Amino acid sequence: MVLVVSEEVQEAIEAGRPVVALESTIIAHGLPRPRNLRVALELEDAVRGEGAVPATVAVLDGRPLIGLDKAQLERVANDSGIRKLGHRDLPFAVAARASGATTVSATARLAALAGIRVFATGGLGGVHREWTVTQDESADLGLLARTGITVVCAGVKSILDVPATLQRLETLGVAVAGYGTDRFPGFYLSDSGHPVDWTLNAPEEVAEVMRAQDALGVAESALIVANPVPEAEQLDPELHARVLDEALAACAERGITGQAVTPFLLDYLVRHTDGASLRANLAAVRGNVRLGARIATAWARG
Ligand code: PSU
Ligand code: MN
Repeated sequence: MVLVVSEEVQEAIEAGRPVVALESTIIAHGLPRPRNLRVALELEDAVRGEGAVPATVAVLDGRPLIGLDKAQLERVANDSGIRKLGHRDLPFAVAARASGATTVSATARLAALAGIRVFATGGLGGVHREWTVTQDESADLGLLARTGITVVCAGVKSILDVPATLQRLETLGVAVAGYGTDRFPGFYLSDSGHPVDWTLNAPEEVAEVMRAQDALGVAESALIVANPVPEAEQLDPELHARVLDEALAACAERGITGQAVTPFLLDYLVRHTDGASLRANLAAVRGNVRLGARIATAWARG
């Protein structure tokens, strides 16, 4: 197989020890340089701190890597030419020996291929506002409907149409649970304003659902564990609403489309909230990565 799994990750998988997949688009295209490299290293440390092995995923020189060393992480963080790869882009990148950061969809696909069951990220992609005009819906959703992986996230990015995204997840049959809450989190915000049907309160409870997915033969679609950013660390909801409106207007005005939309909006929010959106984003990702490690541990204990 074309996958290149690092020795540390391969050993952990074979020994049944906990492993957490991490994506690289958030590093390359979701966070400002040079902070992004520090965050990437910090997230890996957070996974290790909980006793699990981090497996950051990216494609370098056409090789899909599961588990990056420091030099490889540095390339992902610092190479301004690095592409953004959704799962449909993977064959092109491999054939062209290209390098790219993997989105949720590409990371989930590659991690599942490597036999990794738990993946932690910031916020999922989803249905964009103005979907009726642009039909812009992240490939994350369709891929998660076809991939058996548990994804810990702070909901979907609040730049999206959240209720439409929740509806789409329901239609696609993707399992969604709130972690310690009956509200769907709002990425930068603890509460998106929308409810979820199921609440899980401990890593063992999540692992129990994963085992039930296997027992029922329905583990070919994902389990989304939606973990809210702590209220004390969320972005001020009023500031969020105001700047997001501006960001969406700026995006439309400049005619930005396709893969560039999400990075543009995230960057706009960072610059126009004095970094407050970045702090909330980082708090959310940190919490998700730690929870992912605890879920992977409960799962490995199985
Ligand atoms: N979460 C973050 N920052 C990000 C992303 C998620 O905190 O940058 C990335 C993920 O890789 C996700 C992608 O898959 O944004 C969605 O992009 P699009 O809307 O173009 O599918
Ligand atoms: Mn899109």
